[in-house]
Amino acid sequence: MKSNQETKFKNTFEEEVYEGLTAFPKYLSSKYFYDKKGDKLFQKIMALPEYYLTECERTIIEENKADISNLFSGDAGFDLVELGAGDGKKTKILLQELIETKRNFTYKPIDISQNVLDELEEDVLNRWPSINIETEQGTYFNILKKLSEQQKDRKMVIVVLGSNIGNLPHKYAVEFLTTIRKSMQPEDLLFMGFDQKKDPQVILNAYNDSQGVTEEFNKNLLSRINEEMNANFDLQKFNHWPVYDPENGTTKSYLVSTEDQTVTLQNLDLDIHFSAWESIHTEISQKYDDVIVNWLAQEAGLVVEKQYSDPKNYFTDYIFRI
Ligand code: AVJ
Repeated sequence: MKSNQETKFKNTFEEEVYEGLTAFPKYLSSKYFYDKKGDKLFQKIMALPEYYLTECERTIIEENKADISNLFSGDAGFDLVELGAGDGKKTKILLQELIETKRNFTYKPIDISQNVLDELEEDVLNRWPSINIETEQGTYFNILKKLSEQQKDRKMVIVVLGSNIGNLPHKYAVEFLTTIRKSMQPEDLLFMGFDQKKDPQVILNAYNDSQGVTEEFNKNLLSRINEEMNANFDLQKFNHWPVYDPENGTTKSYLVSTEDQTVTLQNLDLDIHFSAWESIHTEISQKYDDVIVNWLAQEAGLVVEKQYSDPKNYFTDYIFRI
């Protein structure tokens, strides 16, 4: 039997917003950043001078593409499964290399946003009309479940770029890696990007850019709630506030209420009170080093086979096997 509380929610977004805003301290999940506007804002973030992650990983892939392509390729060809493909900007460097060297592979980009997948597929087919591409819309969890149930006839390479894993606290990162490992066979590979610990100021700037794009991205969560739950958050009455703790490598982003205020979420029949300077925690962006990555891998039953870094050692892509 469902309780009244459960039945009043239209979807998990509503339910999680209710949970997070009635909790103390308040929180919201960063997975809800990515609606159509959020997708666009994140693409803008990736082009910011302060957001070094994208350029570092692009350099890594560019400089090691021949080596990476060789590792990826199997005798009977392979499936290149990309989780959270986005606009595929960095992946296209690899695709170019794989096509130039005449490898037998199918590109399987997966993303939560159908919108993003449609654009990616069109672009990829324009560049390489004869490429094998099969897009799939879904959450990481559902897709991985499906992958592990599938009968596999050839090598699979799973790619997760951009330090996307960083949104997960270690406990959930281990679960995520464990789920991936369960879908892997001995010849399969996991290629995953991890943003590294570095000068705290460099990290802080990446999440507090001078143009205010990250601020807009963070506040887009409140805009979405306004639109989708008939709420009246005044975005001007919240400050974007990221902090980086060099001890545990965790960047946490907050929205801080600048005054005592009450916000109404009509569709949830809910009034939320904010004291002056009360916070909503909205995102974590975890930073790593080799010790932490090897520990996560070990917990998940994976081993690091190889790794690539940029010249400044800001970012590392690791190749894992079961
Ligand atoms: C997509 C999770 C890798 O945490 O760096 C960028 C998202 N948030 N700026 C990150 C994000 C604020 C990004 N990831």
